[in-house]
Amino acid sequence: MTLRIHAFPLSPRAFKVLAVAHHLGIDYEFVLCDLAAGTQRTPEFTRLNLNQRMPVLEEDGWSLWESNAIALFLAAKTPRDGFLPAGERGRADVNRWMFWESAHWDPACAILVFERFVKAAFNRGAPDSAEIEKGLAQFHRCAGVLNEHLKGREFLCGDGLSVADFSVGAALIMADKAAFPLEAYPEIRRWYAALTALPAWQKTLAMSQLPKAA
Ligand SMILES: N[C@@H](CCC(=O)N[C@@H](CS)C(=O)NCC(=O)O)C(=O)O
Repeated sequence: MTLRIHAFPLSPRAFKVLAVAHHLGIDYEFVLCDLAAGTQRTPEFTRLNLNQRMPVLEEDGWSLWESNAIALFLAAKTPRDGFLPAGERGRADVNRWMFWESAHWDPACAILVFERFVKAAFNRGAPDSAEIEKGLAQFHRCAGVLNEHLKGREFLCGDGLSVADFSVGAALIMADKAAFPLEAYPEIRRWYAALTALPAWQKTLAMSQLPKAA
């Protein structure tokens, strides 16, 4: 059974999936989806994901897109120490934070990443100050919730690491590049430091580079 992950490693959405695979020791074949070169718009890639977005997981002719769906699939494949809790409430808690990530946290962070990093890195024009203001307002609203929730908890869903930590933590790989305002959020910084200490996090960070020009 061949499992492939199509990804552009610099993206936090790709990072999320790759880091979960590394943490769980899942064997996979990495396939570069070079967003700068337009791989996502090729007919071959479009057959895997009609949205023309990465990451995509491919397994024996079946494909799965949406980074949180992929992360959950990998976690379900490799049960390990509450990483994907079996109980109803534990599972609901993980789902809650992953839905929150998708609906609120990822979009907030993505505005700042696009305006402050992607535009400069990919010649997409000057930052738009109105968009940055909007991104900052959304970021602070979400970061306040996350910081408060993490008080008295080692990880998002209690004292055990779960797939939700990978989902929500992945956006923070762009914290420096997109100047996320984290000064007022000590709990987030403490929690994120614990994530970055994981060997899987370090291994994935080492891949999070722009692809070398062909
Ligand atoms: N909600 C999706 C978002 C995926 C997504 O937007 N990926 C972006 C890069 S981070 C992409 O592939 N964009 C291609 C394009 O805009 O052409 C997920 O979490 O997988």
